[in-house]
Amino acid sequence: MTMEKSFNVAVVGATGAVGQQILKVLEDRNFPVRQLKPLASARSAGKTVQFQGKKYVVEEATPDAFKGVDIALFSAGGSVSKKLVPEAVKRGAVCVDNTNAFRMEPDVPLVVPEVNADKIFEHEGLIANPNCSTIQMVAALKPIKDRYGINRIIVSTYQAVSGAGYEAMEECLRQTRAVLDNEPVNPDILPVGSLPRKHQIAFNAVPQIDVFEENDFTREEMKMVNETKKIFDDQNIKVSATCVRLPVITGHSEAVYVETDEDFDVNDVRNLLREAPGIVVQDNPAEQEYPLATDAAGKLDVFVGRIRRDVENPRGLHLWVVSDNLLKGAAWNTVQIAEHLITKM
Ligand code: NAP
Ligand code: 12T
Repeated sequence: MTMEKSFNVAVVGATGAVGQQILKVLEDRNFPVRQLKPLASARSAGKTVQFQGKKYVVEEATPDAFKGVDIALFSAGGSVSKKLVPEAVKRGAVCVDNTNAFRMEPDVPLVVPEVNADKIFEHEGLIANPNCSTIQMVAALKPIKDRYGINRIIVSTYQAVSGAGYEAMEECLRQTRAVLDNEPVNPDILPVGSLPRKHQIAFNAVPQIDVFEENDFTREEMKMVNETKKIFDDQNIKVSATCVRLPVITGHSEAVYVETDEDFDVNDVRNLLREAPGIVVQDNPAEQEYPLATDAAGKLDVFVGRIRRDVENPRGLHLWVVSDNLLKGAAWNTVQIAEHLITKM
């Protein structure tokens, strides 16, 4: 971005897996940062982070840290957002929040720019960034929904450990080495750090992301259900999800099945997706070409392939959707929202 104006930007959770990617995306996109304020817990105060080739000292995130901040990007967990977003707003900052804290509040826009950028400017100081798994799915389905209508979505996810933070990434690598060395794996973080029971992630597939809700779906699964309805502004669309953690470091993959309202031609779907912003089609079975997490890692786009009509249902469409969960799933979507915001600041 090239702009005359520049902005004081706070990154809350700057030392974390998402926060580090936010710093990188701000830098890569040439976001007009006047002054960067990296914030984290008291544990990190005094440490430094790198931005544009310079070192910045991390400060503790406190209410007064937001004095003079124009834009605050939050990725330090829901409880930090619940406490500090109102303080930042009170001090005049516009916040983009990556956590689950405010996503379903009726007055808070929940935005994936390719789908509902128009909602950004309805904010009252806060815009919520959806869950990573939801973002890449709705970005891929938006053109299909607009053209054919969608009445039902059934999705299974294959999610990377980096979605659960640095400690989960390290745990996956440590356990992998332990298995290869015939050592005990000692599960410590996954599936959910705050729950007492832990499971091995190395060489495994764990059907639990986030805590269980009363209906026996996990919270991650219910985020996909509820957030999809809100982002598409369609309470009638039926969504159900099974979310699974794999020993993949970066890149969420999703098997998405949709039932359309109108008949479709599969080649038209492919072309529609080819023209869609932020979407890259990789779909050539003859050449064994399809999206892979290893190719998507480090890229901003959402990759779609394995596009095919269901064998039994003529209005059933299958897709394989892959994206970097820390980029489009978190840091890039957040910075993209901020890029829209500053066009009117
Ligand atoms: P992470 O690697 O564990 O990093 C956590 C970050 O939060 C660190 O910078 C940490 O600072 C900071 N933090 C922790 N407690 C804090 C406190 N009391 N006050 C201020 N800062 C505090 O986790 P992550 O993967 O980056 O995720 C961070 C949060 O982002 C998650 O909890 C989640 O809410 C959200 N997230 C959203 C998506 C999405 O789907 N859009 C994806 C991933 C994560 P220290 O270094 O000082 O501990
Ligand atoms: N538990 O932003 O564990 O609601 O992968 C994102 C990712 C919560 C969120 C994960 C999580 C969120 C995870």
